[in-house]
Amino acid sequence: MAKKENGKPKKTVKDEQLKQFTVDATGQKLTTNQGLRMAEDEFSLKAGERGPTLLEDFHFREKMTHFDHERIPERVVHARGFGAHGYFQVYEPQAEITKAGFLQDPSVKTPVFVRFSTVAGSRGSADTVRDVRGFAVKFYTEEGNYDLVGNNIPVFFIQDAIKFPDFVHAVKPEPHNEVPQAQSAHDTFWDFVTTNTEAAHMVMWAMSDRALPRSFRMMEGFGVNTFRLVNADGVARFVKFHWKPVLGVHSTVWDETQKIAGKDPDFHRRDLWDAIEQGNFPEWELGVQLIEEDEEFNFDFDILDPTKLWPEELVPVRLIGKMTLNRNTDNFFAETEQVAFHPGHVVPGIDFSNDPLLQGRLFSYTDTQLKRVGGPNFHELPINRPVAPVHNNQRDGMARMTINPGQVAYHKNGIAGNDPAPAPESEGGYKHYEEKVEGRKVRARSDSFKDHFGQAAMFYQSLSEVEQLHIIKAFQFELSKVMNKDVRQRTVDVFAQVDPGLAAQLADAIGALPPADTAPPAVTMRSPALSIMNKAKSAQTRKVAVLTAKTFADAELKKVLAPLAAAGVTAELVSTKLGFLPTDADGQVEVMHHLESADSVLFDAVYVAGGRESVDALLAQPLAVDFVRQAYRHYKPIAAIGEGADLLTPAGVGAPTPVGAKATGSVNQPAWNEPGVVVAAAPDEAFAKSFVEAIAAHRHWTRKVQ
Ligand code: HDD
Repeated sequence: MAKKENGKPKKTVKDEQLKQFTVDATGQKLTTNQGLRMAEDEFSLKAGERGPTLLEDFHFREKMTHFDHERIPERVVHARGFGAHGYFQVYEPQAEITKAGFLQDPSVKTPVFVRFSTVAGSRGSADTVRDVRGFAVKFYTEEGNYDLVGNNIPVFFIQDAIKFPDFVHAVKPEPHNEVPQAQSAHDTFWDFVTTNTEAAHMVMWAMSDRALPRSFRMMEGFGVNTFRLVNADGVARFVKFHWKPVLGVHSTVWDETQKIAGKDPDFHRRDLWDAIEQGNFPEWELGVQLIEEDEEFNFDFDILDPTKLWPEELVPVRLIGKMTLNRNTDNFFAETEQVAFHPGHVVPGIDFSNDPLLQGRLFSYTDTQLKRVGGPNFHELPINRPVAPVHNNQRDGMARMTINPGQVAYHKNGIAGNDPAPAPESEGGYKHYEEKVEGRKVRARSDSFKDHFGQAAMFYQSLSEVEQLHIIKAFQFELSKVMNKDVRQRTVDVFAQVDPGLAAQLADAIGALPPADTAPPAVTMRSPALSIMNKAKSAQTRKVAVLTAKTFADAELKKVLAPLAAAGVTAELVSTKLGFLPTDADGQVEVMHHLESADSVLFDAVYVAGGRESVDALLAQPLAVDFVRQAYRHYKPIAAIGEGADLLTPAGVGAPTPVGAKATGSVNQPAWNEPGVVVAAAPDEAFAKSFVEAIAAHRHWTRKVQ
């Protein structure tokens, strides 16, 4: 995670370009859209104070008309999203694998704009729902815009783009009553995925913890489709793109996820916004997996099949650069809503494969922008403008902004000296990779795409027991919301082909018949890289709720809160009143949250401060006890000092270690016999260290909670 260097981040060329379109009204007078200063903006023009409004009130009409037209269609998928600016830097020149200019010079910072999103929900739906997350990156390179439009899951539901409208219709709210919002737990989704079993692998991911990210900052990104990298000698390789978050991959638990959706529907956007405002700039490393053209058929899956991943153990991920997000938007609509991505926005050195999903995507994205942003000039909107110059013979269209002088708007021409002239490859002209293609025109799918269950089973078997249990529970939750009994039964029967144990437990939970004796696919390998338990761990940027009331001990400020801050952890006081609490050293600490509106689901860990008076005040508050109870049930780290430990027992957080037993907590303390619970009689270095370690571990799964 990068930190702010000397105050504000340095401006990129894209920032400078956006600045030209940024209008600040500070200290200015109110005008109409025609620049006319207005003396009054509260009263419409009337015939008499109590009379009708007059048609000639141009100010009223302009204001009202603009308002009436303020909405544009939301994205048909990925409607709810959140974006930020940043930059990308390559580690080493990548000339050997690609001629893409932005992947050559480590000193060059290429500006980026990233939009994260959910897929199924509407623009106003909650951030934390069970769903795939979009991870779309626009690189403003010197050779034009390059868009890497990915997800946080490396595979997709379908193999051919022609099924995309069907899949989306099935997962979206059902058409007769528009229920449910932003959920896959309904009949049509499960009907689709069990009648189109190519979806099985992706469904396993969608039921896994990957679909419940703790933060956009803590999820991986994948380009999903197979692309090509081409070097200056014309040598091409197949490539899959990866984004690896420096903070590791972390998820929330399902009960918590659902509660956050109510307590703070903006949980993920707030998290990203706050992190950037605080100077905790999120970072991802860009990785590539490469397969040589002559190795295309060396695998037991088809490398063009978007429902298959390339196990990292077979095809290693080579980390080639890093992206840092360091600036929030100035205006959500102008930037995040109007940004228009397209996997077909490529630069020389990046090309496509025949992946049939990618091929269809190459049509859909521009098409959808025409509807959504209202015409063919969406590339002129500030957020979409390349920093590379744009010259061609395209003219006119809705809301054209550039003024292109001259008599000539066609190619080839003699009158204008044939400008703008096509650039040969040696001058940066894009040349498509000359892949040899031949075949009969057929509506068909290759036999090599037929295995629907092998990698689904590999994924499941590569996970830890806890992750597998979460998948089983997710299936039980989702299918218990499916009303159609045939669909329920079919789900049991289909997923028995992934894992008979999972299917049997599902059948038992939802009143379906046990699956018939099915031989699951023979899984030839496990891929430890797929388990999020094996990813980087860090306490940095985590948020701790400090439960306290009445007074605060100076020793706790110095020996607990200071070391937490030094480890990059944010600690915020939660109490029965907002305002300031006195410390025993004549200081004061600010209470940031009221118990009524705070909730443990909005924090990564809980710390109960000591002090008899304070703890008694908390004990009198059922909300405080619930706060700790819930954090415990969500496997979160819990710490307490002195009398603070009194809050743990009524909250069901186990009990102190019996005398004589081996203590697990801090040295000076009656240790608590529970994983991830750190208790001490008085604050000291060991206590703070144990707490930071417990926070870095994220959740304490060995805890036995009901
Ligand atoms: Fe897509 C948006 C990612 C398959 C058609 N897609 C969209 C966004 C992301 C993805 C991240 C949101 C972009 C933004 O933030 O504005 N889509 C994917 C991935 C896919 C995928 C990783 C599988 C590899 N998509 C896919 C297919 C089709 C589309 C097969 C149609 C053939 N996607 C669209 C779209 C959207 C879109 C309808 C809606 C809004 C937009 O494009 O700008 O064109």
